[in-house]
Amino acid sequence: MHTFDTPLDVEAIREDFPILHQEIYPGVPLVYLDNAATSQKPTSVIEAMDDYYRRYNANVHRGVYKMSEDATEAYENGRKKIATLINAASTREVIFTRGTTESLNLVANTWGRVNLKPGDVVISTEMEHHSNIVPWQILAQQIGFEVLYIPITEDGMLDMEAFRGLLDDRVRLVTVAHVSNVMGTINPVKEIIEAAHNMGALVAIDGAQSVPHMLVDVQALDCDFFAFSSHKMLGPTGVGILYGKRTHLEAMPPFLGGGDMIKRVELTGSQWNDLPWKFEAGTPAIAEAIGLGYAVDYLNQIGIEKIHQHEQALTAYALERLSEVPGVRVLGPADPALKGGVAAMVLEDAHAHDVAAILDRAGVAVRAGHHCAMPLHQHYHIAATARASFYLYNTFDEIDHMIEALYTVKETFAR
Ligand code: C6P
Repeated sequence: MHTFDTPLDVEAIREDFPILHQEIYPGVPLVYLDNAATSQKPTSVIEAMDDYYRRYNANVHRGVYKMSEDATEAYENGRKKIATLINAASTREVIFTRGTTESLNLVANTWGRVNLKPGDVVISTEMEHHSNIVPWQILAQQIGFEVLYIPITEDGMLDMEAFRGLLDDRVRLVTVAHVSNVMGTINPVKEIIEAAHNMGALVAIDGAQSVPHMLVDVQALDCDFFAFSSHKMLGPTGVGILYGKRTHLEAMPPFLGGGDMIKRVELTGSQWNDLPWKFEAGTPAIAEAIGLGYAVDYLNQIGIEKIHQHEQALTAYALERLSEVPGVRVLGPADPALKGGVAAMVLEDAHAHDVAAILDRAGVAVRAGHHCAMPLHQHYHIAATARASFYLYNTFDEIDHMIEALYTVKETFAR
């Protein structure tokens, strides 16, 4: 008999997420295990956005009337909550974007465009999401610098010895995922940042899969840039964050041009706005930034460290149960302490899409495919994985349910 050790009152938490209480097919309750793709939203977030549209929908930073002032205050409050969450030195270092993808593209197209030249090197990794590979490849084609990749070991860790071999005085930037969205590997970013800084290179961290699940302190890490998305941390889609050290952001040219990012415009030229608005052209995602602030409140109220402990307990249980199912392989570190709440599975006899389709009939939502990490899958010579990913509202029973459904997959393909 298993003892389930979790610091969270999961049943109480589940009450805050209306979407979880439904039958996805008649008599089949939803088991949502696709949290790495996007998380569900608590009532407080949904209601905060609803309240904005019902009571004070107005543009921000523009009107002098009460409703616009209220909207501006609520929008900027979202920023303050993010700055506190990641321990940024100032709200000026917190830029709202549309998501991690846009945050990383912003760094490439502003910092990268002025700082990289032919002969330079940007180091990424083989386990990156495409959004931390492709922007660098596009820019490299235009400028002529080189993109090199830290290889991964068989057990899904970064090969740190190889990384040290790649680091030389041509390297201008190291850009790496904090947590892999496929294997869950928690990368040693502090060590990477120290080593890169010692060689005079900057470091950008893709925190899409870390901020929602563990405490992140950008000042303690000493990273130069840090990108993440609201929708994976209980907030809405359409808003994300780029943290950047103020000195870098001050020196960088703007990303998009338009309203709000300027102080003064003349036909012969323009003067940019102060940080962070210099990087926020056009009407931003106002309701979304407000909703994100409520998501941060919710995470803080539960406690991010407790959420992390809960997910590690779920992952340990999932890995143990999966090891009992013949013909199932899970990518990444075998030790749950080294990984976030992700289990990307390869089944001997069934394609990942068939696995996901059969799991779906049992109400279990997992993602199948390459998860926007094709180079990682190429490394392991597999086309696709079926990925289960956990969050604060998932239960041990749900993992049992997934395991039962995996036996159905095996029976189906044994025939
Ligand atoms: N990964 C997944 O199912 P956006 O789409 O911009 O919010 O986030 C992009 C992104 C960047 N880095 C990492 C590590 C990510 O996991 C993601 C999003 C989702 O794994 C959708 S592909």
